[in-house]
Amino acid sequence: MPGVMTTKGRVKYIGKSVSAGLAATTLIAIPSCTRPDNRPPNFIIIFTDDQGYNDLGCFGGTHVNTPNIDRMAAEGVRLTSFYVAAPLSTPSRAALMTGSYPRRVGLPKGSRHAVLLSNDIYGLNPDEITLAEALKKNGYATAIYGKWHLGDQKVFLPTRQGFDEFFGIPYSHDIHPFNRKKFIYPPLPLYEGERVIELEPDMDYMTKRLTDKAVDFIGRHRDKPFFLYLPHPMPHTPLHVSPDYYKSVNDSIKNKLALEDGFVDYTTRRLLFPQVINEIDNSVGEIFNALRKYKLDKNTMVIFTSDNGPAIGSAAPLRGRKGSRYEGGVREPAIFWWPGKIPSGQVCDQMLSSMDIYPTLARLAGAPVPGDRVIDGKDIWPVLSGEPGAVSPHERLFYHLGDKLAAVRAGKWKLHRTVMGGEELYDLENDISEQHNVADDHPDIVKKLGHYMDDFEREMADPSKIRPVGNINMFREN
Ligand SMILES: [Ca+2]
Repeated sequence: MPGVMTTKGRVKYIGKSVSAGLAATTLIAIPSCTRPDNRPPNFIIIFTDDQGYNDLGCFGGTHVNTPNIDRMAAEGVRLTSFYVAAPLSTPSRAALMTGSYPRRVGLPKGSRHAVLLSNDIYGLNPDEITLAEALKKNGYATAIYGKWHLGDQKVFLPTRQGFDEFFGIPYSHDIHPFNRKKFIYPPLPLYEGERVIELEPDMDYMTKRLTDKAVDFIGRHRDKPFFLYLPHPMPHTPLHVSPDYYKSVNDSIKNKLALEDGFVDYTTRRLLFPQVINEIDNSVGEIFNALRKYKLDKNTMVIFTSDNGPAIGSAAPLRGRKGSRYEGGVREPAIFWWPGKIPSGQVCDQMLSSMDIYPTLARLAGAPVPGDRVIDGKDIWPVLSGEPGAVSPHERLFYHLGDKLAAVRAGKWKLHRTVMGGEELYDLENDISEQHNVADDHPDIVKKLGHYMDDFEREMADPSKIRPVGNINMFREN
């Protein structure tokens, strides 16, 4: 039965004093003791789609203009070794929502494709206890505005996984009739709750509509704890911006896009990338304005990151992009912000994971983490809050391509096992771009990390350690 408070990953901090800015007490197993008042903090997760490691000014990108997010980084902590659990949307989101590896929850891929498609028989199993459910049980108001991508059948919708409100699309917006690739898709639905309110919504206005919903939600819930999940469909292809941002697009691009008639010019739309990122940045600014307006900025943690590496943007200096086993596929630009609790202007290179968000937020909220199942994520609050000497709780993190284990990182070392049976070893501290395979120079490291991979494979083959995917056939009456 869920609801058992696990102390795993926390007990090691018992007895240590809490860093400056927190109540002067110790982190025993009562999470609420970290708060100066009785109100748990609000949480906002801004989760963009296919944004690369280099696609923010504060991560070195000169092709984008992101003053609001850069300010967020200056006021918070910038994480430079923050990993999502998969280089594609569906499995990455499954990990964020469950704090578990995608294979652990049976969703490393869709039933027909690498991600879920429309009318997929798969979805995140309703038996999973999502982050939203954990927080909701503890009195939080919850909302998702944006792209879900964990199942489009009714039983898999976010409203069935702990979200009070859903406004957005069930999967990527290129899954629509204009995409003339290998599948035929129905019109893209826009949901409000469990109701389809539009078909083929005008994606030019999507970022703006989601932002307006987010600002409205913050205002409506200023007097109670909330969890706002904002998974922007942008900058996933095809790119769209609202008219205010389209103004700065150059005329040759505008002239080409003026010819779109019953089709989407994916190629030309790629050139809207700077404007799309700028509109997302402005959205972040509007959310901070709302937090300040309602005086919630001292009691709200805001997280900004993306679901996987770039399809259009840049992961420089990392090797690989969306879908890749290399760092560019899964190492994401990440910023955590909470004035007075997270030290400002910090850069942290500890190896951390999007799976850690669940147990960390649950702990801060005083919400139970399911104790009847394996949660791979760890409580990283000691690292985020700058506790002296705090280090990553992860000795190792695994990389996947679909349901195939592709690599492992432990400390500065990363071992790949390729489909052809080859092994590549990289020293990420000195070779972040994974250019120099040093496997032959370090057979002991190769052996040690190889054992980690073998152990993980054994675990994934143990039915008691993994959970089944949601399958619509479970819910059909015979
Ligand atoms: Ca994605």
